Amino acid sequence: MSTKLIASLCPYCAVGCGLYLTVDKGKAIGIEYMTDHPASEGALCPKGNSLLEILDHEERLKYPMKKLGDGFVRITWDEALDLVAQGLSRNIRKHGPGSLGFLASSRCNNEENYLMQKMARLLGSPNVDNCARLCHSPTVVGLGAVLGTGAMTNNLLDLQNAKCIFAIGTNFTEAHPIVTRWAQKAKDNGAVIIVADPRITSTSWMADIHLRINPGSDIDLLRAMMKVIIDEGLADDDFIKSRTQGFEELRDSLRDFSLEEAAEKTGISTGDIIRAAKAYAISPASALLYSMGITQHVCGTDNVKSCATLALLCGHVGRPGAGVWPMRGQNNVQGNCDMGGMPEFYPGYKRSTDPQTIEFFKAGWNVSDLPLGPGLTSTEMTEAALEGRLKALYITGEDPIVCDANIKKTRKAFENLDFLVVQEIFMTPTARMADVVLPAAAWAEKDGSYTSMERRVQWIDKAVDAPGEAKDGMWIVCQIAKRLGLDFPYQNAAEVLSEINRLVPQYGGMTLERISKVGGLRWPCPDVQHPGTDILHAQRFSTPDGRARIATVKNRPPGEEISPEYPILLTTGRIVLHYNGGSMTMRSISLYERDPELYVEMNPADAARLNIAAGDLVVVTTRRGSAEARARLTEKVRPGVAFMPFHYHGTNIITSDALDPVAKIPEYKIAACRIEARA
Ligand SMILES: Nc1nc2c(c(=O)[nH]1)N[C@H]1C(S)=C(S)[C@@H](COP(=O)(O)OP(=O)(O)OC[C@H]3O[C@@H](n4cnc5c(=O)[nH]c(N)nc54)[C@H](O)[C@@H]3O)O[C@H]1N2
Ligand SMILES: Nc1nc2c(c(=O)[nH]1)N[C@H]1C(S)=C(S)[C@@H](COP(=O)(O)OP(=O)(O)OC[C@H]3O[C@@H](n4cnc5c(=O)[nH]c(N)nc54)[C@H](O)[C@@H]3O)O[C@H]1N2
Ligand code: SF4
Ligand SMILES: [Mo]
Repeated sequence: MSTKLIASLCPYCAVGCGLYLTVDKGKAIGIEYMTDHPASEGALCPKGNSLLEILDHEERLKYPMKKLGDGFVRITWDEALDLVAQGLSRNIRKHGPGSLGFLASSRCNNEENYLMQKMARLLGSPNVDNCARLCHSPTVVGLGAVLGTGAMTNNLLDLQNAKCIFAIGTNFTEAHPIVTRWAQKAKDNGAVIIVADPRITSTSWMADIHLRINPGSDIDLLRAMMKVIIDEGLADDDFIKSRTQGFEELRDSLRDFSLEEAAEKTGISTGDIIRAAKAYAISPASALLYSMGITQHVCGTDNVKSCATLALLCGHVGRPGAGVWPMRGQNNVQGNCDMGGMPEFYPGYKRSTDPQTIEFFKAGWNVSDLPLGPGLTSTEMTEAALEGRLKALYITGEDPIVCDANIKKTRKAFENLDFLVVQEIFMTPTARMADVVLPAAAWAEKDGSYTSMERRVQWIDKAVDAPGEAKDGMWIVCQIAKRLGLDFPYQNAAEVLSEINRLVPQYGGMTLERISKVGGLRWPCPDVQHPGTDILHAQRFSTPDGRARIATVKNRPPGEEISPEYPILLTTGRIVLHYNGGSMTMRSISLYERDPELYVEMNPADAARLNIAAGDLVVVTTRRGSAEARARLTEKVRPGVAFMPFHYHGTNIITSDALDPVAKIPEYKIAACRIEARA
């Protein structure tokens, strides 16, 4: 038989599900389930199951192109690479390397991202970021500050050992469907499930206690739970004493805080707050899962710190079934951050502002100079482009013209650039703005490793050829780097992995052979004898003195509040069938057909008042603009709250770009809007 089975991974979310591609004459013709995969046990959600629909989709980018007038013309790779090198070097000469920005792709593998940030920094630019900015940047800094490491503490399989699951601001049944499997096992074993979400979701259907929180009031809820736990003597005093610092300040700050005040702000009764606090505290192992409902706020970093602090108070860290679980987003967003694709960190979370980091990488990369950080975050790059300080931007596998908040501003910023290059697998709205478009190989068309949300690093081999002249991202970056005079001698991804093994301590023992096995290895894995790490912080936290830092924070009001002109609170998020900017799922016919157009969920009471019927086209307007959507009337949202998925291209015209002051993440989860029937 000529067909081969090649081990691969799902290219969508950070659960990192494994699968086999059936390959015949260089083409993927089917999927086989990988039943021995440790996180997914062969299961795939609808997106994973339909991935062949996009792999050789006819609209895949096949040739390099340059802008000509309003359109594009096909060019050779030589011309494309020369143009990119010239576009970057021209701006370095005229405006200095700080005028260059780079977006590394969390859809791309570790080796590509490692090279991308290395190229940026060797060119002298500290400005490299990735979509974690819009996602879990508050986790990287906030969880990093409290526990010493901004990553998921436990592993997915271990969720079944939890006796209580507190899911706050995560709709994992839609966003990380395969996690449901492990949560359900825990529930079957008697775990209490608490969900804090303003909406009724398929995740809240699993809940014993659903806390229907007012958007943006999570710190009040968490502090109220902390107060109950301390006042009722349910805190783990031994753990607090031996493994943390900062408890007294927190306790003092809660003295004058009343549950009634919290109930008023959160919209949750004091009775439910007490029930939830007790259930979380007294269970022998409680897992706290959180995601965008926590991070995408102007208080995102403080939200994260509060989640981690609640876990510390009860000693629910460092043990099976417990822990703090940031539900990471993209298939390789964890890896991209690990590889230093952020302005705050060089690879391995070495602070970019620390001169020792610079010395370490000068020696490691054998260069005489490197930029001290912090560079610009992606949200700051937009501002800098608007102000004319950022001149050239190199984007790999991101679609900010769909996914940024307040995209009219992003569009204006990109129009103001001297040079924009986009490396993509499809012609996205972002790619359409580029001076040069570089066609890239997709995940199954190249070798490399991916790090899932549970710190699991998995290598996959190239299974099929890329379409047309599309090329592996690492080849592209090496060619450009060479044209800019950099020493990028890498022949293949395995050589890049060896350098990662040498310079990123958490990946020290992650050799090609070891991470090629089904399920790979979980970091930290410092040497080749090390078996990898299932549970972080078992003995000590990764802070300098080994103690976690209990955080004392106060709630801050959202970036904008409702007003007579904008009386409804709009929140945005995900649905199971579509994925982020939709470049892939909107082209995946089985997914697209089932949910083809933008809608807004609103409460029937609001709709009746506004004379809107189910299925009507409505206009949703915020201070930034308007978007048209189809009205869906549902009790899933309370009166005064509306929800829109952001996968369709109207939603982010109206979202708010108010930023968290530390992590610089926009407040996607709160905008004041009005909804009107379309005239
Ligand atoms: N199908 C699908 N899966 C995906 C993605 C996708 O686009 N589609 N994207 C991936 C990515 S990049 C990410 S980051 C993850 C994100 O995964 P999630 O964070 O689970 O997804 P969201 O729907 O953005 O938000 C989660 C929930 O937060 C709630 N929420 C909103 N405001 C608040 C609030 O103020 N407080 C609380 N407690 N909750 C609130 C929302 O109602 C929503 O149900 O999903 C990943 N997986
Ligand atoms: N309103 C609202 N907006 C949001 C959010 C929200 O909750 N609400 N969530 C935010 C979050 S959490 C995130 S992470 C961002 C996501 O923002 P983005 O990262 O911009 O979203 P994606 O659509 O995943 O973009 C990835 C792109 O990579 C391309 N791609 C896929 N594979 C490859 C490859 O191998 N090589 C290359 N070169 N390209 C590839 C895809 O075609 C796609 O266009 O959106 C944010 N925007
Ligand atoms: S859960 Fe995530 S990784 Fe698994 S099949 Fe679905 S999209 Fe892919
Ligand atoms: Mo994300």
